[in-house]
Amino acid sequence: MKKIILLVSTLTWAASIHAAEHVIKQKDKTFAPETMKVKVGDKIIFKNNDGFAHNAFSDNEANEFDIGMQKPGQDVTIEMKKPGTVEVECAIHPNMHMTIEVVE
Ligand SMILES: [Cu+2]
Repeated sequence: MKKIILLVSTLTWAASIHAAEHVIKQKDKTFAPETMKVKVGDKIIFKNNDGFAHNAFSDNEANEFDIGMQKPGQDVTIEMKKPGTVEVECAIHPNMHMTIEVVE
């Protein structure tokens, strides 16, 4: 079922801007998945599934961003604009860490 939904949403995106969406969950003070490979132009959706605030940021030159204070249940979407390795951390929970590989 999940695959069908993913396929439909991917086709919808492909028809318009050729970009895909990828979900990263924040649950139990952990980013899931811990690693992800995406293409330039793809969108990343951070979903806070915990009952408290999170954050996600990267100071890597390839795709620098900071989503700020992310409330419980809130989704935040960002775009990967350049190729490279993006190390993502949470400013509130220093143990939260994951990596996104962005390719052309
Ligand atoms: Cu956090």
